[in-house]
Amino acid sequence: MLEAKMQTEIQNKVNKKIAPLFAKYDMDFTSLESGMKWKPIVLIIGNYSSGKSTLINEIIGTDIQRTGQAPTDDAFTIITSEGRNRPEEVPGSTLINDDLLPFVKFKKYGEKLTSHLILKNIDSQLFENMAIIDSPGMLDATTEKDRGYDYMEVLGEFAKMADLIVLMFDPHKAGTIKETYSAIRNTLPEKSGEDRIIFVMSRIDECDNISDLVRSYGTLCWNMSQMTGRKDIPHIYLTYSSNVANSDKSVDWWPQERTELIEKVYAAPGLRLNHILEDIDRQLNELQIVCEASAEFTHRGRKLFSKFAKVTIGLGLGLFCFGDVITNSLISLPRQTLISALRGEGFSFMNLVLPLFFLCGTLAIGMVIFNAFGFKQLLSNTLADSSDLVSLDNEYRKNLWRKMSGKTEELIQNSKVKDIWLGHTGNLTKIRRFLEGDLKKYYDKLRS
Ligand SMILES: Nc1nc2c(ncn2[C@@H]2O[C@H](COP(=O)(O)OP(=O)(O)OP(=O)(O)O)[C@@H](O)[C@H]2O)c(=O)[nH]1
Ligand SMILES: [Mg+2]
Repeated sequence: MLEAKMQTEIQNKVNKKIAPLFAKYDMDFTSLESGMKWKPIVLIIGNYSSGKSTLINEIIGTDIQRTGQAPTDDAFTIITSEGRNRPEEVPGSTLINDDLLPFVKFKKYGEKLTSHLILKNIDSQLFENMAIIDSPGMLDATTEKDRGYDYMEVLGEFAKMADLIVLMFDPHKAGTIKETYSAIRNTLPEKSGEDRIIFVMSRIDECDNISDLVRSYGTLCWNMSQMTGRKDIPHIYLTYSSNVANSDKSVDWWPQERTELIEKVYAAPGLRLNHILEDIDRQLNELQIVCEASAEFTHRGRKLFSKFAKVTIGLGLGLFCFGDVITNSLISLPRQTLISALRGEGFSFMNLVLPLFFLCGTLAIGMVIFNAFGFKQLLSNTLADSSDLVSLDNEYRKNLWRKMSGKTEELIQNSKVKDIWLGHTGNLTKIRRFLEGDLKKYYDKLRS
């Protein structure tokens, strides 16, 4: 209840303070709206036959999903409780057209995916406020191409929506884990996404002995440090399904973290708020770097303008004072120059006409040159190496920039001369204030 109240409060605040900023930079801020209206989601992914469906059956308490040794399932199955008056199974074609569900975005992947998308409606109180998604097992890279849709991209889309992602692998096929992980990693918030992924090594009862298990675990850890680029290894749940475990082998003393894993899954709805905050965090950081780059661009624009202005005004004033002296010596016009008039030879306003013409003409020419050459040169110089618009002093910022540089370049490319006067600094302050103030306050509240 308290969480629902907090969610509404966050959403209102975001809509009021942050959404208009996204609009200013022509950036999309709809994912929060659409993705989070539905119930919390747990996504189960991993290589084929890693035991995903077996785990789901165990969590739900019935054999709702088919299991088997060969690649068994090639569909994304959303399992939830939608109420008794809804059909037991809802096909993908209905799901992608229902605006109340968060699956409309999968329409773009075409018929091949739609026919491999299904919602199973079960009778369970627990699943009234939660959905679990079983996914087709990851095959090898060449077979993946035959699915008829971009499996990795679709996996990434599901991962973005999920409040908890369970990444399963079995001791025999740790190799494919790298691809699966990178597919989802890019879609998650850079800073805190690790909380959202649980790593599980399943079917460990199939290891012949403890040294076999340790070897598999070691291989996995090595693979994982390669994937994450980090030396510290996140917790890997070591589990097996006691329902199907090889009973003629004594596995009683085998590590078994199945209960904890299942409890984590049950607790996933509690992660929803964290997910919302992480998503705001990720999107705000993206906006911030675009805003920083735009601020630097306008700063350069104003600096260049001020240089142009100084030279032009200097020239203009020079011509204001001496322009008529030059024309006088060349073509004897005007007969009386401004300086001689001011020296007391009878000043009249007519003496100002030519100097003012020179002054205004120079200023106008200066502006035309700035528009036609100066600003264009600035644009092309900036776009030739946009990365020095922002400081990229750590890996996080580098990744962020890789993701957002295209958007920034598009904005700069489309900017007009007058845009150099836009006040990005004010926007930056608002973003920082939200990140360091409001968002931090909510994170703290959630953790307390
Ligand atoms: N020994 C043992 N067998 C398991 C365990 N978990 C699953 N299995 C078996 O492994 C096979 C594959 O399990 P599934 O649950 O179908 O695997 P999956 O990940 O859903 O596979 P796909 O749907 O093909 O991607 C089945 O025959 C299961 O009975 C386990 O912990 N120990
Ligand atoms: Mg399966």
